[in-house]
Amino acid sequence: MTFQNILLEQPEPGIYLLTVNRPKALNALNAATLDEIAAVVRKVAADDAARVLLVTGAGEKAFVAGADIAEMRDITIEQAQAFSEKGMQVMHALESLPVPVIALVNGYCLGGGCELALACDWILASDTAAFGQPEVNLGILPGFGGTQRLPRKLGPARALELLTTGRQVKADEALRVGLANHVYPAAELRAQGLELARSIAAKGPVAVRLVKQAVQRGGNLDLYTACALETDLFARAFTTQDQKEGMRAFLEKRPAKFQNR
Ligand code: DAK
Repeated sequence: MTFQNILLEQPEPGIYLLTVNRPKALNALNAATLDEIAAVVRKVAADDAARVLLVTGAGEKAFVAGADIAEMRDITIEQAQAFSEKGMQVMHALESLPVPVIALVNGYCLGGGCELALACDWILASDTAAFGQPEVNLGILPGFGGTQRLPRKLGPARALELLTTGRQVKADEALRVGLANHVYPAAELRAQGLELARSIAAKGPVAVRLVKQAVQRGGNLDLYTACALETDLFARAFTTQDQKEGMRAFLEKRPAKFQNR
């Protein structure tokens, strides 16, 4: 598939970098862009050698400034329903990828852009990042999961404040409230993202996938059922060659050579 609205690179083996590439519209998400992101998600999901997906925006101003307002302005109720469903499916698929998905938020991260970042496993932000759910300014509400993922991340009180005021949150506040895991100078964000991806790619690949599965599936269960899930996944790790190699390498005081099996 040739992409018109995104760039897809593999800067290093196992590391995918998806860049939303509509800088003239501050990388706003139109339906075509959502389709292309969905295609990338399918590609990464099918690649057994994939280790990490990084998601960012083109240019220096924006990660993604929202769903495309120009495209949405005149849509019918049926089209609004279809657009929201398409966006929801893309966000769910991204979140469900078996490997870690990390947003590199390099500027405005608003509306559907904030929802895209929230569907990633965690966020690294530049010092120029600004997060927000300004949909109420437009007379609508988030349509790609923002009313659900933001409260799960920040708690209902903080999320409701942001969802009802549309207030923008700058990088330092995003770090303080746990929206972003780390903040870096804008010029360093990509390198820091790659460094993080590289460090994850060096770990036991099956173990990393099992960890993500445990956290994601466990988050929807009660504590004791979730801990039983962890037991199952823990035991599954002992069916792998990588567990044997990882422990042997530790005892032999050498770096492990993981085979992803
Ligand atoms: N959509 C389309 N174009 C956008 C855009 C957006 N979200 N954001 C910016 N642009 C375009 C601008 O129109 C402008 O285009 P030209 O005039 O140059 O052709 C260009 O990007 C540069 O923007 P500005 O000139 O405005 O740049 P500034 O630096 O002055 O301001 C800004 C930057 C980010 C503060 C400003 O652009 C802004 O406020 N943008 C809109 C932010 C926003 O409201 N985002 C939320 C969008 S609503 C649903 C499905 C999905 C959703 C909801 C419901 N269902 C179907 C139920 C999600 C909704 C949203 O995300």
